[in-house]
Amino acid sequence: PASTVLGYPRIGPRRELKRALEAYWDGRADRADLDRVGADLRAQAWRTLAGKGLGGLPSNTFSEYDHVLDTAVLLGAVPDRYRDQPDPYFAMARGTAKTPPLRMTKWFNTNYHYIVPELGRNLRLDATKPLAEIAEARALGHETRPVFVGPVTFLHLAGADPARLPEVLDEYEKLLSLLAAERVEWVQFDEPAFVTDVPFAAYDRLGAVADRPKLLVATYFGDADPVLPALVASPVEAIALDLVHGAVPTLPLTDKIIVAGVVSGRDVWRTDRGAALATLYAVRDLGASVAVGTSSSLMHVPYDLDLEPDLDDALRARLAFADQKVAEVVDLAAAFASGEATGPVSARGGSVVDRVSAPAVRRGPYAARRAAQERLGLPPLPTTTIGSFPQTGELRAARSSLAAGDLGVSEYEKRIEAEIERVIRLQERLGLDVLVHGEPERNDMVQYFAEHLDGFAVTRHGWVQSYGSRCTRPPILHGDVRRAAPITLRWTAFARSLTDRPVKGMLTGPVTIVAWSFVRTDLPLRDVVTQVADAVAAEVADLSAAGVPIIQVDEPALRELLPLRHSSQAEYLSWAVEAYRRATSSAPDGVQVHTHLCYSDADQIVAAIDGLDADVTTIESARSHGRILPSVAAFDRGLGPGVYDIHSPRIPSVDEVSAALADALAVLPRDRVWANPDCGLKTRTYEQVEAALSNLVEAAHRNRAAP
Ligand code: THG
Ligand code: ZN
Repeated sequence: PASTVLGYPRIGPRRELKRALEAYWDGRADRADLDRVGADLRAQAWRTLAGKGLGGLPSNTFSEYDHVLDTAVLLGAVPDRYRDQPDPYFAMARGTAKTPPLRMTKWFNTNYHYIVPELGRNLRLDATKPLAEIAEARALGHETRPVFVGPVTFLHLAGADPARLPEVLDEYEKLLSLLAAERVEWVQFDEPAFVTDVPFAAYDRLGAVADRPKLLVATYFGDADPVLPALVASPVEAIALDLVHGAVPTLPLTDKIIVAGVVSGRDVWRTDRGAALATLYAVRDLGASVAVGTSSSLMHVPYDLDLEPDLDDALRARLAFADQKVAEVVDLAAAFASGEATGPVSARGGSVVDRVSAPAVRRGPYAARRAAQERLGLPPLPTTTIGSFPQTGELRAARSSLAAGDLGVSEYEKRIEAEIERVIRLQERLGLDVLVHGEPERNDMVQYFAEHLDGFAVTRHGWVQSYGSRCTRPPILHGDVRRAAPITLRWTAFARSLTDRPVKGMLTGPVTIVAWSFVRTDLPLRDVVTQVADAVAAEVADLSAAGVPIIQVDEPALRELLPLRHSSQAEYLSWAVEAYRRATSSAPDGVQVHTHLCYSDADQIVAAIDGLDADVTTIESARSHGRILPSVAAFDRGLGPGVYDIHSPRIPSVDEVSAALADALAVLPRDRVWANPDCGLKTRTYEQVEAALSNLVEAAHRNRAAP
């Protein structure tokens, strides 16, 4: 086929899958309802792709929760503790009352989270799902190319011993034979791990399977350069290259089909047609047969720009969402086939803003800050939360009524104040030491700031799956970022007026605001982050001046923008850390600065986290069973390793939280440890939060008393 996409969104243009999943989990719908919604979404996706004239249609890109978990199930990597549960798939994904879920972490450098597989002892292929999708597509008149996470990437993501590759390949070989028996012509194995530093493996053996479909090995999110010669020398028929985030290779590609990923699956910008055509011709000149494709799956972008009537026309003209990108792929394939001239390649405009001005205030050394912060009068093992409290249905409804004009601003603000009061009273009742206002005014920790900063646009339906049924609407950072007026001060000040206990102000850090947005490409990322840092610093200055004693500036996405190749990581971390320090530089020594990071696989970036120089760092730890503790033991400032996993609805017992605290106290100095959950509480119910926090406070008190 002359054109294809590596994958397509699956949550539904109106988040139909999210609603169906949540109804099923709540017992409001049965399995058949969920299956029906899935089938409709798959049918709709194939209809859209075929209708736009796309050549190769993918299948098995749909997932009820996560495609890595699907691959684990495909290979029979289902740990015994889940096998006898009523629904093992969702038990692995979400946990049950009896069993915690599998670990979850970020998919490469994206804001998508996958479930980390556990290989277990005996693998055993179960291809029910992909075979059913292939048959389902055929019944609708579509011949498809099933897509799977490839063996090298699977093993890498599972963190498994590379020595187990042969065992995994046994199952992939069986899969290839099964697909051949079904007369499937092409199969796609996704190997984004090939753009990280993993060695080439697997494809000489898979290529040698006697009776198999043709193999497309998809590399994406960067350059596959180091493994490319081996991949080209292997018997695979086709290779997908990400030519947006990687360069055109320099080696001969004779006899290979190259799916040239010239349309980005990662951003919302229209493709530069001339530049893309030039790239396609360059790949052809290396001797390859060229098919036009996306750089990666389109699951990382929203469905359809046509659902956004509110966007400014000048901006809209620069944008393409998934459906527009499919049309671009088809159009480029036709232009390429006809040998159309490339035309002028538009240069990347804009002169680089040189921002060398030093921030106004620099924080003192930690010892001086610690002394200045004694005034907070905190007990040992202080208890706190990460910031957000449950986003209730009423809050969401109030926000949409406000947006629709059915609710006046002052009535809306009254409801927010009422919610803040409820959250403050709840925390006082539970006996927490450092309180938060609960963020009821925020839909999302990035979207909210984007709505209040110049230089951003936000969408109405631009949902992108984050994990399972959870989505975000990444804002579009398209111009210079400026803060026109204070953003959070009003709500933080209101919360403080209600209580004598210290209240912490809550902000999102510059790297995270940028990482969770779609970002302009005409400025270096570093300069964009610096602009955002200056906007955050202005907010920190205003909060400090108003007497807010503690300010948390979250940087959960610090790890996300980390370059995939080791060789580029140090430079990134140095400017990312500098941006954070710039953003917090306006806090005087007596103001305690906190930061928070989620699923950071922090081992790799511990030095950078330390470099943020926050007075207190809270970090994911519970779901990874305290794996982080040894690497942060050397921190000599405050540390709150999360003592229970908020992503699961189960309520941790006092003993469980107490044990997690004891683990932390075993490696960290007593006077540095904080007791807090893993992450914000917005996805939980008040009932769950109250029970869990009550146990957390009791566990902290128990450990305070311990010797
Ligand atoms: N915001 C953004 N990205 C994130 C997080 C976030 N990435 C990492 C982590 N947090 C992912 N976690 C979540 C948790 C909850 C939700 C989304 C991502 C969530 N979303 C609402 C939903 O799907 O119903 C919609 C929220 C909204 O109204 O905007 O609950 O916090 N950007
Ligand atoms: Zn978090």
